[in-house]
Amino acid sequence: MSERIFAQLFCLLLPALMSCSADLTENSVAAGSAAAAPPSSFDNPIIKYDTADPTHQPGDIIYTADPAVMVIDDTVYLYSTRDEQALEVNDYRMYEYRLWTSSDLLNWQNKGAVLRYSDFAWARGNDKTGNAYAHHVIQRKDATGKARYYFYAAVEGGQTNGEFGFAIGVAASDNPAGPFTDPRGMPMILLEDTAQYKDHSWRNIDPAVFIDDDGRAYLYWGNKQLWWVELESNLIHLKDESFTPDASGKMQNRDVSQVQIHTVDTLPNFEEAPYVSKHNGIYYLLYAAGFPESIAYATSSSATGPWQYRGIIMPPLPGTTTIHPALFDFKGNTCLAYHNADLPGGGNYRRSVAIDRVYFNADGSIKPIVRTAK
Ligand code: FUB
Repeated sequence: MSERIFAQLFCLLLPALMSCSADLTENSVAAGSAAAAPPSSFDNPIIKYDTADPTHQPGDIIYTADPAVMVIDDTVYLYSTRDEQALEVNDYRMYEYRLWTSSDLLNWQNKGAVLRYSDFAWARGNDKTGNAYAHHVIQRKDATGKARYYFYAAVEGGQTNGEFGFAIGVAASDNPAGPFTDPRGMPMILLEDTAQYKDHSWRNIDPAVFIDDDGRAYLYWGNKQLWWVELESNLIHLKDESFTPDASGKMQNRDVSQVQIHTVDTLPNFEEAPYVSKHNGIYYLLYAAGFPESIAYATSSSATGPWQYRGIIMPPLPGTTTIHPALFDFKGNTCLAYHNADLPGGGNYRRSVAIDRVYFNADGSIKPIVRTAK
């Protein structure tokens, strides 16, 4: 082959070679090798279809919301609520919690429903609305190294006087995919616990639990008011909550008079969906602010505050008044999960979980999130 023909062939092949090497880079990320960093853009919303591969394998559309993320050994466990409302009906219809897992954030496995509101015997539920609101899941290992998983969920029912309203319950399992069972037999947080601060029946929603480096654990929650309380190390009782166990260990005669429920009143426009996490030595509290909701955040040098407001990282999104953030680290980088309404037929009651990368400034502040999609 003459040098000229070789040069011409090389020029012809160069673009193909370059795109091939770009494809290889993407594929190697998709394959999820331990060294691969998270992708910088996503085929959002990442959960689209109720199929084995919910991102790429078309099938029945599934609407998901309120992501809560747990990362264990390079596997991401993303728990979502599920929106089942019909088009143009203006109310939530939510019965169950779904689990989606991934080792690369690009390819997801559909693990199905892992908890339903009716798994809490005290939940009143409702055939029309279900009322299984946002949740959070965490892992804790016992002294022998055995892992247990704790699922905190806001569902309707459980008030001692039968009053309508949301309560927060916990269910536990030896497996992140369940089955989860309620070790208390009653809610952790009842309407009466926060009655002195607010009077709307959905004030006790959106639980988020954070376990600090010293092992102390905190539950944050609230709508229109942020509350937090320390948990006992078993993660199923409030610190200083007392009760009498019945024969099966379920709680009777709950007494919270010694429990310290704290309020946080310094977060501008706090609406709901608090999420506490720690990155590079700084505690971050993300929350949904205003209505329609933006994602705002505050930082602190402690899980118990005081919190310094740092601004808004995502403005309200088209088609949905809610947004529900979750901040998590994966393979050395930080990502944000939230929900939008970007699937066909999407809206306030037909939302979709999305993920995007988070980039920090040198002072720990978070750069405005750049939303990506294919
Ligand atoms: O999904 C029901 C409620 O909408 C959640 O509890 C809030 O965070 C908002 O996303």
